[in-house]
Amino acid sequence: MSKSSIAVDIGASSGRLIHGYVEEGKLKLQEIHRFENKIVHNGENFCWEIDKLFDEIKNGLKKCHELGIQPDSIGIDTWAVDFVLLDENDHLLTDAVAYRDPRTDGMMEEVFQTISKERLYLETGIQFQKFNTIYQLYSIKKNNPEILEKAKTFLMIPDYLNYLLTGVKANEYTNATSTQLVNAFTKKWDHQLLDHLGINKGMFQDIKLPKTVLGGLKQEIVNELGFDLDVILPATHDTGSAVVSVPETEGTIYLSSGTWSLIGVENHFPICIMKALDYNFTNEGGIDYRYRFLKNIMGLWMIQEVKRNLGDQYSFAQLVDLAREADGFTSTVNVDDERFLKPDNMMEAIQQYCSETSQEIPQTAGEMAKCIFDSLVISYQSAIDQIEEIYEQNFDRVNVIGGGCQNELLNQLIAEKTKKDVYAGPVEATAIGNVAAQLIALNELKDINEARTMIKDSFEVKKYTSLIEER
Ligand code: LFR
Repeated sequence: MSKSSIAVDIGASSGRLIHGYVEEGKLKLQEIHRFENKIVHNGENFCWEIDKLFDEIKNGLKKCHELGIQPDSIGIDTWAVDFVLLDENDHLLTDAVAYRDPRTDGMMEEVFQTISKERLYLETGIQFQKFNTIYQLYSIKKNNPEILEKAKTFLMIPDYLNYLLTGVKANEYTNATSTQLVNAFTKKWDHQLLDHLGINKGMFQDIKLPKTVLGGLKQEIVNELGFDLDVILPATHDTGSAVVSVPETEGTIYLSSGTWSLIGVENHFPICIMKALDYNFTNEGGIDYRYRFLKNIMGLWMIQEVKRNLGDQYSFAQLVDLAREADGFTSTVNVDDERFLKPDNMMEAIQQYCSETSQEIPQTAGEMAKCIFDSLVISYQSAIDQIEEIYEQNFDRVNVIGGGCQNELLNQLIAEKTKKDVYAGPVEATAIGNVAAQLIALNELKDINEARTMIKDSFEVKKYTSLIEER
């Protein structure tokens, strides 16, 4: 009987528990539990409902038990950069504040007064996003110093969920790199940087790598669930797990498509050069010390918000159909404009942008969707140009992975714009990468190469080519 693992994959709008195992040489997935995730306002900040997320993980494990499934391990991945701080009694010092909270407004510029942008980039290789952990911590230091004084433990969201399950405190490597506080070369917390910022380095935990077995469940959780299993670290940064699922990385630009669009290439070394800084590319840590050289693009968040603004009267598939019908609508926005990070109303923000730039203002749902998809594709193309310039090389293929690769219109638009072959799949990239890391740790799979070969044989990948070129 082969070993099996549960991937807990929590994104900005939902979380899932997926059972993964090898059967007849193929990787199989079975969804066990799905739950909602959302940002709530606690009167002061926008936050994640962290206790609820933990309860849902336990609910999913209880469902496993009811279904007679006995996984050997569980691994958790979530979005990056967010964290909690614990006091000396291991109690939460604040809610889990979400990265879209405006507490970091202006913080990046303040940090640059202490440490130059160039030095930060040369040491960490991490992109400049105002929501990075470094700026979140700096905002606490500035506005709530008493919290930082009491803080004894820093855990990122998956680290904290792991701690609740096992009682073991550790910071997982791939997610830790997203803080902009890990040195890209030593792969450890950058103590000099922390000293410079006046942030207590003692609260950071040992950095543990993907595939590490953290340990079994705490006794009280075993009692509650009725069984034990190992907690294993996947790449706990969701994008890190997703990239594990790119079947062929050679000559490929991947595009992990979800709430964010993460476009880049897999590397074996960080590229901390001025051009990469200028283009704001990141070198996030990956599994086996690979680097994810990529760029964050605003992503499907924009259409998710429009869907919500429209009272959820249309499904994503319907919005895609409406976008097709709005074929003649050509206004576009710069998706990387900061106003789209957390506008009060996304539709109004888009309309305002079009008005300011003297373009036709999208009015219908279809026009909105068409504008978003066209705008995303422009941003993808520009990131691809930048990658090719930095690498001094052309890439033949774009591999779209993750939920967003089900958007056939967007895939076709990418093929038309880039004139490259576009491969779409696997859809469940993050969960697959999460399971793969666990199965390697359990010796079910040999290594990442074997995992990728199996992934290629196990999941559908569709090809799109430019129709315009072929005519
Ligand atoms: C995608 C993602 C991105 C990260 C953003 C914020 O879900 O993890 O990689 O930049 O969310 O954490």
